[in-house]
Amino acid sequence: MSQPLVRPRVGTRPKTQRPPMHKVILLNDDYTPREFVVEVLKAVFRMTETQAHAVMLTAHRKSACVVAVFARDVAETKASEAIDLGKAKGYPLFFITEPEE
Ligand code: NFA
Repeated sequence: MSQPLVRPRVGTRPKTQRPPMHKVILLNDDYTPREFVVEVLKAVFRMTETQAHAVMLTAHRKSACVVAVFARDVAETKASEAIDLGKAKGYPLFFITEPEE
């Protein structure tokens, strides 16, 4: 048996470049009612009551909680929508976005 003339090049294929994903992070505050935070998380981020309640509680206890990760424009749009729902009720509810590591 002869050796193959061409060896497959292992591990030299350049990785396809993908734009970095961005985290949406819920920040705690002292004024926005817990149940309102849960309703915003359900409406904007399509979470279940159970998921939304867990995220709200983590932010309440630890001062911040990652809600979800999206492409940058989606993350920024959802953060703005969620902030605006709070603003419409006079609450200081706030979300930030940041690139993933
Ligand atoms: N800390 C708020 C309260 O006690 C609830 C809250 C949780 C607000 C998470 C913002 C984010 N009413």
